[in-house]
Amino acid sequence: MRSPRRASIVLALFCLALQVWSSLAQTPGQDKNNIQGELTYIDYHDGTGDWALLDKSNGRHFEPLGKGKKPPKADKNGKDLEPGQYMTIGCTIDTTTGQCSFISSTDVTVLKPAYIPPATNVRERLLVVIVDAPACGAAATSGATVSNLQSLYFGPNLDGKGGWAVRLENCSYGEVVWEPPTSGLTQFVTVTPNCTWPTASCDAWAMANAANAAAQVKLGATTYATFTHSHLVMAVPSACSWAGLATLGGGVGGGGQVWLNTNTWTQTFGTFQVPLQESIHNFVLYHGYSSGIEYQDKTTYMGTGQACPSVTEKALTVWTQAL
Ligand SMILES: *[C@@H]1O[C@H](CO)[C@@H](O)[C@H](O)[C@H]1NC(C)=O
Ligand SMILES: CC(=O)N[C@H]1CO[C@H](CO)[C@@H](O)[C@@H]1O
Repeated sequence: MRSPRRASIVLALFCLALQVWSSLAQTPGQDKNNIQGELTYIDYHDGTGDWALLDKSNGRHFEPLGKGKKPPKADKNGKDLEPGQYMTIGCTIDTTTGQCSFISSTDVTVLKPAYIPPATNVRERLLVVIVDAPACGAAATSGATVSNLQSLYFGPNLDGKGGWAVRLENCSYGEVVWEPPTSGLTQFVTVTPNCTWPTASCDAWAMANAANAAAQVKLGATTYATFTHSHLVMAVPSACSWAGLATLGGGVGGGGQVWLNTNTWTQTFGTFQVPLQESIHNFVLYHGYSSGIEYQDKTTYMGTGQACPSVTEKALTVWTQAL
């Protein structure tokens, strides 16, 4: 199981060139862009994925490293990079293309190690952000209302004794719990973001950034900062081929992001499988990114009815081993 992954990490060494999105603002003539945050990965369930730095101090903002690009293997001090580490990346901009040119290890500094989870229960203060943005081609579908989603997540009494919440608690052996709306610690909100994400391609980071920014505007920064995890419910561009996505990491320490696609309503919202699998992805741990990422690509969420998502036990086994 291990050696093919090692091989893929070795292969990653040959893919060091990084690019930044054009959304990373550049003043003409400026040739350096510095970003910092927690190294985060999303997996597209097709063997590919994208990296970003998650800046939690800035309203949970993702700074993408570039479509399909991987970070270097190690930082300037020789420290292996893995999801969950807090780091700075200095990216030299090619003034002709406006894109990030080759990033060497010397451009990367790990400032804090990946967060090692405590053995205590995790109680997520969930912010579910429903996008209703007709002007951006992303009108909310009929089922994507606060009341409908609250009862899908938490059961008819919104107390977590029903819905997906009770499944999450059970499937995680009680380790992961979503605080119910009745606690006042979890909130569902419908927002109309600015149209800052591309609609002809599938840029999960840009969609999350737009939706989270709009939620922060609507709720106020103080309230917004109390939530530990963010779920985006949205009619994503047709270029997106997934029912759901999640960041690898951001589970225990907070900052985890989940994306749920309303275009695939029955698959995504018809059972607890997709929401739970994505939520549990946030808890997959960080033992060098090979061992973390091995859980992302091969699992299926097409499972039937009552079974816990197949990723659950693996994720929690890793969790247990880390203690
Ligand atoms: C839209 O963008 C403007 C200008 O940056 C900003 O002031 C406003 O808060 C944004 N609105 C939302 C909903 O994000
Ligand atoms: C209600 C429910 O989902 N119960 C399940 C809890 O988890 C155990 C073991 O994973 C299952 O056997 C139960 O059916």
